[in-house]
Amino acid sequence: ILRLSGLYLILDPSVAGSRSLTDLIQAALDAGVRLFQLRMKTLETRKVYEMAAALCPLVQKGGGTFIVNDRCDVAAVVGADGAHLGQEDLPLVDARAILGPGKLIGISTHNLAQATEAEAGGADYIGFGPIFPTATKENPDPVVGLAGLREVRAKVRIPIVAIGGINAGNIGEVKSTGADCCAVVSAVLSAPDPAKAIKGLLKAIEG
Ligand code: TZP
Ligand code: MG
Repeated sequence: ILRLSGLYLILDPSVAGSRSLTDLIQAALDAGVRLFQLRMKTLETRKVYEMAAALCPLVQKGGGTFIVNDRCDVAAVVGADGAHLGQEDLPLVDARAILGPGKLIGISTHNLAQATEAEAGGADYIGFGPIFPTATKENPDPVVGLAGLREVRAKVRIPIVAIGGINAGNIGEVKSTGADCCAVVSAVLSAPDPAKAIKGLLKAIEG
């Protein structure tokens, strides 16, 4: 059974730039990260498929869980562990029909109503945010803050993955709200030394 805890690393080639996602995955696995999501918002289906097909076995062989953002079809054909869907993607019930009961489905939520709806609909976890301002997402929803996170934590039993503007300086506070897991993009992918950034985040989560 999956333990949704610790750091959830989102692999977005548009943020990683020239950094190799393969190297990032290896460094993250070595440091103890077990949750990975491939996020490719603007590329053609074939490119998303090729990247997912290449990275999924790497993550899984290292003992990690591999989740595909937005695309149930790609998640299914590459044998990913699940898909992560936003409010504008396929409805949860249809995604479940495609992926089956054994796969993880995470739903991005931005307020309490969305969070409780996702839980009632059988989501395996929710993403909740943005906790802090973020430059990574285009047209982000309004910042929910730590107060918003605490409110959702009090009402939702499934795992909560906090997201949005999380870095080594604030991840301790995020964790202390009772979030199960913290998702990051730029704190690792834009860091001068991603391996060092991962270690710093893990240390701050645990400490
Ligand atoms: N959803 C809410 S905020 C966000 C997503 C995908 C982006 C998070 O990126 P960063 O760089 O960790 O703020
Ligand atoms: Mg989406």
